[in-house]
Amino acid sequence: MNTAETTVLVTGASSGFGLATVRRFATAGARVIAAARRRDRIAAAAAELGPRVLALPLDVRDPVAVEQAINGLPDEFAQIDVLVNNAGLAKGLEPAHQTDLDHWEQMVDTNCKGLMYCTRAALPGMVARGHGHVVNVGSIAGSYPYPGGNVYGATKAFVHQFSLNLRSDLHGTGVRVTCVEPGLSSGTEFSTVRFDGDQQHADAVYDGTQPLDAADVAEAVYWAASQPAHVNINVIELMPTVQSFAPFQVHRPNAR
Ligand code: NDP
Ligand code: 8X3
Repeated sequence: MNTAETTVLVTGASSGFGLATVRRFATAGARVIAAARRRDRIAAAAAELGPRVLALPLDVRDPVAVEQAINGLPDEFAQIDVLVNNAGLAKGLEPAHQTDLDHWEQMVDTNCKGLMYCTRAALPGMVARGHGHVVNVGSIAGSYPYPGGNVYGATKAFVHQFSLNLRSDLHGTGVRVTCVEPGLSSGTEFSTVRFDGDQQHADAVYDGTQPLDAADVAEAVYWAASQPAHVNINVIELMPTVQSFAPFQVHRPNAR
C-alpha cells in the first residue's frame, strides 16, 4: 500500500476503534475520511490530525444520506481505497424474552443495514478502478454465543457471512474484503452505550483485567490493509490473552 496515495473512509470514527483507526492511517500518511454522527468529535479529530483528515457527519442508518455523502466527497477524497465499516453498537444484555424491541431494531439498523448501505455506495468506484478494500468490523460475538448476546451476536454473524459472500461477488475485481473480529475491548464507549450510560456497570465489564484496547484493533485493521495487493486477509479474530472459552452450560433441574 502506498499510504500517501491511499484514501480511507472510517465509519464510527468519533470514538473507540474508529477513532483509533483514523489516527493509525492518518499518522501513516493516508487521506482519511472520519464519519460519525457526533460532528464535534470528528471535527476535533480532523483539527488535531490536519487537512488530510476530513470530518464527514453521517448517520449510516440513512441510505440516502450515505449515498449522497459518498458520492459527494470533495475531489481529493472522492476515490475511496479502503472502507472501514466500523460503526456499530450493542444495546442491552437482557434475555430475548425480556428485551426492548427497539434495542434489536437499533442494532440491526446500524450493524447490518448501515454496513450494507456504506458498502453498496463505495463498491462501484472500487470495482471500476480495479482495486479497493472493504474492512468490516465484526466481533467474536458473531461466532460464539453468550447469554444476552442474542441480536447483537446475530448482527455480527451477518457481518462475518456478508464479508465472505462479498469476496465471492468481488472475485476477479481486485477488490479485497476482510472481517476483523475482536473480543473483549476497553477504551471505547461500547459498554457505556450497551448499558445506556450506566458507567459503573460499563466499567465493571473490564474491572481487574487487561482487555484489548482500541489501538490493538486499529493495528489489525491497518495490518490487513497494508498487505500486498495480491494478499487477501479473510478474517482476523483477536482476543485479549485473559479471554478464552467456557464449557457448554447444562441445565440440571433435578440435581442433588
Ligand atoms: P464505540 O461506542 O466507542 O464506537 C462506536 C462508533 O460507532 C462511534 O463512533 C459512534 O459514533 C458510531 N456509530 C454508532 N451508530 C452510528 C450511526 N447510526 N451512524 C454512524 N456512526 C454510528 O464502540 P467501539 O469502538 O467498541 O465499537 C466499534 C465497533 O466495534 C462496533 O461495530 C462494535 O460492535 C465492534 N466491537 C466492539 C468490541 C468491544 O468490546 N468494544 C468488540 C468487538 C467488536 P456516533 O455516536 O458519533 O455516531
Ligand atoms: C463486543 C464483544 O463479547 O462484548 O463485540 O460481545 S462482546
